[in-house]
Amino acid sequence: MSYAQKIIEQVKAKDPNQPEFIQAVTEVLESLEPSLKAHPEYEKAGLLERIVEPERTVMFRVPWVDDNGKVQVNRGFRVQFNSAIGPYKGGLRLHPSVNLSIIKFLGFEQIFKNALTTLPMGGGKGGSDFDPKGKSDGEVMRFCQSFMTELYRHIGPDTDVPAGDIGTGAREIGYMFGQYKRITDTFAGILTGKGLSFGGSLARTEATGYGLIYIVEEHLRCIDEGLEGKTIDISGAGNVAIYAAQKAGQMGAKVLTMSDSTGWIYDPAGVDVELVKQIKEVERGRLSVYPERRKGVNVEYHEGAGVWKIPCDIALPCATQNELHLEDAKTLVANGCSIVAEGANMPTTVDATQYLQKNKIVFLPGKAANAGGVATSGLEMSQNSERLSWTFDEVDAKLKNIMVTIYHDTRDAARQYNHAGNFVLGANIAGFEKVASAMLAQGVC
Ligand code: NDP
Ligand code: 2IT
Repeated sequence: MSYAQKIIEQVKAKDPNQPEFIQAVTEVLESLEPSLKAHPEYEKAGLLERIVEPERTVMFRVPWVDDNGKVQVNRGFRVQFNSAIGPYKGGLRLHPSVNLSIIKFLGFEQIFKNALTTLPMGGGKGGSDFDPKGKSDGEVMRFCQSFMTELYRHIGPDTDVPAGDIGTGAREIGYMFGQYKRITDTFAGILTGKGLSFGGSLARTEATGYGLIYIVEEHLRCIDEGLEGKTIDISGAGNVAIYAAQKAGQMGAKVLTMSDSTGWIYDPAGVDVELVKQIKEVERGRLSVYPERRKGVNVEYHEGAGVWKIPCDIALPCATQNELHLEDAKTLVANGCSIVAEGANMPTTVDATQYLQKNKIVFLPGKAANAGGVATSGLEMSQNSERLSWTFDEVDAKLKNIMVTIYHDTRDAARQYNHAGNFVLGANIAGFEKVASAMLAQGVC
């Protein structure tokens, strides 16, 4: 049994009830085989044993009082996975599905993603099973304050810098920042995705979606094509999906679909991003109202999931994990799709990924394709450190540069190990080798 397989079996035995974490570990470790073979020193130093074990896991009670005066209790998490190349960095997910397995899978992915950004950031993730949906601003504020009342002792600008993720946007980050400041009496860059008036970076809101389009654009440029005239299916209607749709539209592509957790739309004229922003960001409503408000276009709305049925050139899953299944992959291939790039973290199931790769679809995995968000968080940290703020164009240009670099580093790593075109292997190895060399240099810790 190979070194990687041995460690995968150990993780399965130790954490049998963490399916998402096992899935992420398996996908990464299996693709590292060529690198592990070329570097026997990794096994000697017990690198994989160490890298699959978070440096620290914090779980805590989050009590708060709802609008009816009733006490509610949620569970909070922060997994500080790896600090070999910088302070822990990664988002906070607020969704009822959140559990330790999901936070560990996200934290594990974050290690390699952050390494790919070229910036000095370790990997971490956190969140809670709190559901912001349907809650008043006051309830969300009381939850966020209670959450930070415990989290504050574990984070810091040089220790751990959380950010947004599903369910955590500008509103939640603002409430958490305020509570940190109040408890510690310090105004510090302890979160990213902050409001622009208190240390946030221009372009951070747009960064994940824009970065996703920039990496797709770079791939197309390398094959003498462009986004102009391409059709795109997007799933999700949150932060990542909205700004991917916006940038795709600006570059002349037509976005046909978007979805939320209740249903999906097919807009044959190209999705009206401003309308989606109004419904999802301003009104915090449902996409089901999109068709009646989209004047002059016959839009289809369907309950449940289904965006991948609509024929497209490019598919961008931007909602959540395991949302693009084998059947969807078969439909995409049959309909002539040629690129799948993951805006979400691990949205494509393992069998779907393998099917797409076997059928010569260019598959850009999340840790490369959605790294623009955390990369721009890294740029926000730099601006906070120098107490300056850069213009939108400066940040956007740096983001673009980083996405182009990630594309080439990933492609080159795959080629170096004789797996040209395998961006999953390339991203995992390029990210891993950077972290591995730092861990080796720092001794057993
Ligand atoms: P948001 O909360 O802004 O949006 C999430 C979107 O996905 C919403 O439209 C939501 O529907 C839908 N969704 C969430 N969970 C489910 C589910 N279980 N089933 C169906 N639909 C669902 O989150 P983000 O856009 O920030 O995050 C989306 C993905 O991108 C996540 O995987 C996240 O980890 C990843 N990501 C985010 C980054 C960021 O900077 N924000 C950076 C890199 C990756 P509804 O509106 O009904 O809730
Ligand atoms: O999955 C991710 O990369 C994020 N949610 C963004 C993390 C960050 O620190 O900006």
